[in-house]
Amino acid sequence: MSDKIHTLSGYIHEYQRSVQDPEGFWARIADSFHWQKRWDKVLDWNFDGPDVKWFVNGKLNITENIFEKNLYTLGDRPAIIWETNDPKEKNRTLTYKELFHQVNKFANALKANGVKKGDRVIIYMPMVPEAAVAMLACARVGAVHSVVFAGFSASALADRIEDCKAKVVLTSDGNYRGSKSIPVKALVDEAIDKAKGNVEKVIVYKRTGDDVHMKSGRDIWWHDAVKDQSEENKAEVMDAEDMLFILYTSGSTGKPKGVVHTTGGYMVYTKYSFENVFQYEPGDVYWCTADVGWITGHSYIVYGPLLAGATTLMFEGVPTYPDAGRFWEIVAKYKVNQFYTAPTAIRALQAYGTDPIEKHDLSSLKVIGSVGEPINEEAWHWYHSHVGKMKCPVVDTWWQTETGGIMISPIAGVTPTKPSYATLPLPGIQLMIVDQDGKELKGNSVEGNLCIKFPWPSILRTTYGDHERCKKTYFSTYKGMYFTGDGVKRDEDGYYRILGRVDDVINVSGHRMGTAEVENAINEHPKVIESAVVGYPHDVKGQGIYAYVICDLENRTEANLINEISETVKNIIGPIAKPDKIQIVPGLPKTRSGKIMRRILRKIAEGDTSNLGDISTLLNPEVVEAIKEGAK
Ligand code: 6R9
Repeated sequence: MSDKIHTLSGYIHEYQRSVQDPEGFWARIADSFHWQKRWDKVLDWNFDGPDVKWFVNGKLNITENIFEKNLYTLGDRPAIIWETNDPKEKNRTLTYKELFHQVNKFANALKANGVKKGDRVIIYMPMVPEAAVAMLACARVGAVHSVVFAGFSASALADRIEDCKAKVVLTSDGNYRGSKSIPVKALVDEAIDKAKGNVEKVIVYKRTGDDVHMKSGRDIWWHDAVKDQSEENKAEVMDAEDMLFILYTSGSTGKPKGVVHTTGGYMVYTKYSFENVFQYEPGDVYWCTADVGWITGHSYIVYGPLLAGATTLMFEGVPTYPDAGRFWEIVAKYKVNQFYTAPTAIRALQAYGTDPIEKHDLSSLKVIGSVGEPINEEAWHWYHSHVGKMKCPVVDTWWQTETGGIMISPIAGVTPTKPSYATLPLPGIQLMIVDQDGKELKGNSVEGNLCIKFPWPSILRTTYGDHERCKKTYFSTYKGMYFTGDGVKRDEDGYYRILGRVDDVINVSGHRMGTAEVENAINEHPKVIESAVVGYPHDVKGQGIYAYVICDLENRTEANLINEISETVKNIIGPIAKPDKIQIVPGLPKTRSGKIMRRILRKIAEGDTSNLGDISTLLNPEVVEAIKEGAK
């Protein structure tokens, strides 16, 4: 039985059912999966703990729902199509059967290397099919994977290894990205040396063939690890609430937190949302351009599509290598039907005009999607006209690492779209808009903070090792509700438009960056006395990073110092966190209680200094003039 929605009235009906009887609704969806033991109770929850359990006492393995359940019918169907960074290098396709065998072999290799149910395994790999194999093999043996985006620095990797107490790290010798080749293994060595912890094994996938140092007793080549392993493996029996993975994400405090997702609910929700939002049909080729290091890659490159028996395309490279037509060349080459990318990529490609698009046949496209940040109207129209040729619905999908799956989005071809609106919540998602005091703003034409008042199956369960932090971050701002951190508008038609973060998180090219996290990195530079980081509008990235820094300038020029600070941030977090602008300032505007007035800094960064509001209450109003001068 398919749970796909095909009409607007069907959507309305399903939505109402999901609100009137959430347990009945999700039980019906969950019944189409393979459970080794059915659940005793659909849902147990309170948001005060928070304590949320879906499919209580249900037993399953998510990989059995990808493989065993479907193997007879779709064993020979392509599961993963892999397109390499360099178009001249050979691509690869893995059928479901082939992927299954690889997952089993690697699951056996993990076991042979001491990995047991519940152990944490870090995956720091390029966009190769083996990254998906690694995730699924962890799930197969019940290990908890934590994928770390391979663009993060050794120091960021070390923090994550330490926080989750990883037993094993899976990596590659090097990565290709555009014209660059990045020596990944060396970063892993550095991270392990730096981290307090006990990484017992490092398994290294050979990608670039670069010379790497292999530490004897600890490091093993991937191909050696799988060589003598069987293609068969019995899946570990998992409880619906056993951890599936940890994914680190930035928040308003300095340290990234490990968002925890569990097995049963995540499985049910990612498949359901994938099939509905994208209206995937058997035989379609679906492509999401994200990296597996982000939640989008987890839910909509790997788990959602594979649970749905889809063909999912994985691309190793970047949109502009060897040229700005790369995405469109790939769409034409594989006759991609559903294409899912980020506004930052759309805006970057928009800058090259339509020539690179017109060289390729995009007629296979049926649905085009957007994720990661608000899509501005201009980019929406460009995407809709030139990529979607006015015939493909644009699905602007709003969701978060913490939500596990898409929350607000059109259902392709079903929900009428509206430029820059994520439109309506998916079934099961009960939204609520509140004002600063937590009072619900009812009716249409309202604007406020976005909360969710009822659990959905793929809601985060905790932040790893620190449940209090989960409670404080998401469930304490407004009592009895999950707070998203986003501002939202509900217009006169009841449609939702996401306005962006209302906390100290900036969204740079669709990547979340905590201002405190960047400040901490800047402050590591020995000449830095204090810093304040804010976001500002950026044409391509959505938001750019603007850093105001107080420094000791002895023996340094400003230009040197700015370069050094930028390098420091790159080394501590990674290239994605490098500030777009660094301004050396004599002081930071502070309130009498010593709090930095970020509102003023944001205005100056935006280039809007006409109305800074009342600055007379500041401890040091004179500094504002100096900052304004320096920003010119
Ligand atoms: C999936 C993902 C989450 C934050 C989220 C919001 C922003 C994501 C959006 C969007 C407007 C959309 N965001 N999708 N804003 N429209 N369609 O991106 O997860 O990396 O955790 O980021 O991204 O601000 O709160 P994550």
